[in-house]
Amino acid sequence: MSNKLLDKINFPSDIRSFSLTQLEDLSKELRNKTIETVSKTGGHLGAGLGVVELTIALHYVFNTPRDRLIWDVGHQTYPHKILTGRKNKIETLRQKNGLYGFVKRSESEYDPFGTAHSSTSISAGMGMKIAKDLNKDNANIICVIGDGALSAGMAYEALNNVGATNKQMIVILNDNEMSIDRPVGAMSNYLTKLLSSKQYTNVRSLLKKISEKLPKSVSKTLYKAEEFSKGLVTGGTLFEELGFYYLGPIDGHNIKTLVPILENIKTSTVDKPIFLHCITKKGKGYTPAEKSDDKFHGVNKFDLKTGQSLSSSNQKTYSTVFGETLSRAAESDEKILAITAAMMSGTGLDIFNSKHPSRLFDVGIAEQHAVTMAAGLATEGFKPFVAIYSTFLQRAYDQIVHDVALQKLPVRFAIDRAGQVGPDGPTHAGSYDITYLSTLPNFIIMAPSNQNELIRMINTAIVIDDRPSAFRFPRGTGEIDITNLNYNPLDIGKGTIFREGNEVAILNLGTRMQTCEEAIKLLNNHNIFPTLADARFAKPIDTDLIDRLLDNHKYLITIEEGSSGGFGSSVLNYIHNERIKPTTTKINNIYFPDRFIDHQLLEDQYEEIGMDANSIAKKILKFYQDNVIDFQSYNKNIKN
Ligand SMILES: Cc1ncc(C[n+]2csc(CCOP(=O)(O)OP(=O)(O)O)c2C)c(N)n1
Repeated sequence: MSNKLLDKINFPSDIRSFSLTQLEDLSKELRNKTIETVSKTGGHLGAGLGVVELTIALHYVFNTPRDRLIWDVGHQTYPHKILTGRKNKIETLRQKNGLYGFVKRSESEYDPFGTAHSSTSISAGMGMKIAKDLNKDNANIICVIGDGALSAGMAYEALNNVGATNKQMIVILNDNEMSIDRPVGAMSNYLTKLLSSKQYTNVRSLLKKISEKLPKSVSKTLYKAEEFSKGLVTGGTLFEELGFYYLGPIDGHNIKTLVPILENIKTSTVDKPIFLHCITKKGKGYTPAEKSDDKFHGVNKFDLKTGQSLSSSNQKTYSTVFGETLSRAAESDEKILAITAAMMSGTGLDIFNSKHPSRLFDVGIAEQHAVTMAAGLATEGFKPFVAIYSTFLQRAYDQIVHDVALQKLPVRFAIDRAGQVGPDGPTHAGSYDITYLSTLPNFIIMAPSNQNELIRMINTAIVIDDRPSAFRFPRGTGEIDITNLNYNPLDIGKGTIFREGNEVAILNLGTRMQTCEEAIKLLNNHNIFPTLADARFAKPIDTDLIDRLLDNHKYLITIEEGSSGGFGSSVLNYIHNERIKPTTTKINNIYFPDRFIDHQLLEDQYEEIGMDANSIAKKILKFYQDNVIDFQSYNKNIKN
């Protein structure tokens, strides 16, 4: 398809002289460009397709970037990126040195606030609005938030605050009746009721009221809009009660409705924040997306014609192994319950749900609530498994400290997406959980080195009944040895020696195990035969194992997929503060560097931070160069 209009434009200012009909034509081109792009790059598709018209209308009406436009979560911004100076880079999306898959301030002046974790837009917008007022700057602040994102506590804290302060900012609810899965909760029910309520079907008088203030041509269009919009009303909603001027619901795909209403909002003199309720369709305009259950929320590269995914792996993801294992265990242990915060399929809990639907609780995007609710369940003798991505669990830290650890409640944390996460980048990396959990009294923390170990750790967590426990595992697939399945719990705080060697010991925590094996192979070619141990536990650490490694080796390296202050620090703390016997063994810790790692392929991330096989081998070789007198007996052929 030709892109007659899109080819001509680079920035929103280029579309501001367009007619509404041209904007409609542009929306077709923009939609196709988005679909084509994601078919090649993978990423979030459904959400972007749902806001094509809204994106155009907002940039048409408002004076972006001076007016601040904040997209909640930011996964719906591919069309926005195309319209705001990034059209020619759009196919670099999610790749090394390419555009980010969410919103990143440094990428464009049209991105006033970085988003990726949900439900932050209204708070950030309010901060901007206060700043603008203090600076006597009348720029508009527009926050676009989805109905899924509206399930998070933070959004309510912000609505509560904004509504009470009469700040003239604009909140647009992008209501597609979808989160990643179907949205849950009372607010979602309320929005559905609002849509179907008879009250909203006769809108002529309200349209008239609004259009009276508009030029004739626009006013005519607005009348026509009635045919398309489900209804438009003000008054009487929960949002009104919260102090907003509520408008809606309107058809978020109809440019001829959207533009005049946004114009009206822009020029309105209402001394209240405005809440515009738009109804959209996730995946709109691409049949395979519209027909799929998740509306192509997040996809791999796919065939444009059929929508079929082009990725093929016959390996299981860690999330699937988690879902299957917990589901299996729940068959014989009725106390096991599972909790997700709007990430049922992402965490593998869809598998659990299909077998034990009454024991699965989806709380919406509400990680804090999920954790404290699990604490409540634990007080009553249940075995709650809270499955949350490492990065989203950050949001619930106080709940972990105060409601779980302090009370020593046996909540089980299944921490998914631990470590680097490739194209999802730094907003989604699971870097900090070992660090922030290790520092808490009472916790038991495990990290499997492969999927068989994950199975054992889940079964270990089931029997840890007197304190909180966590196991963390990475994004993506892994090896499982189905001939060697073992469901027995592990000994708490005990690691294991995986490969006996000499002089150098690698003490690995987590799924760098295979990489360590590769590094050892490289070193074997040079007559270096390290010992490789699997720590299994980040807390409590296996001090007997550490003693053994120190006593029998000249060099000890710890490795973990996480930030400083984690497992390696705990090992050092033990050696320096608790171990009585002095050691001459040199110790190094390998962990994530003190910076956020850009999005790119997972293997490139680990290479960049020196955690690939070659880097590990080089580090060990350096030790030989610096410390082993007879270094000449070792080859030096490892790539520099
Ligand atoms: C704190 C947090 N938890 C979970 C997620 C994962 N997540 C990304 S998008 C999404 C659903 C958002 O739904 P909605 O706001 O309605 O947007 P839609 O995708 O429907 O356009 C979720 C749960 C997240 N980004 N942030």
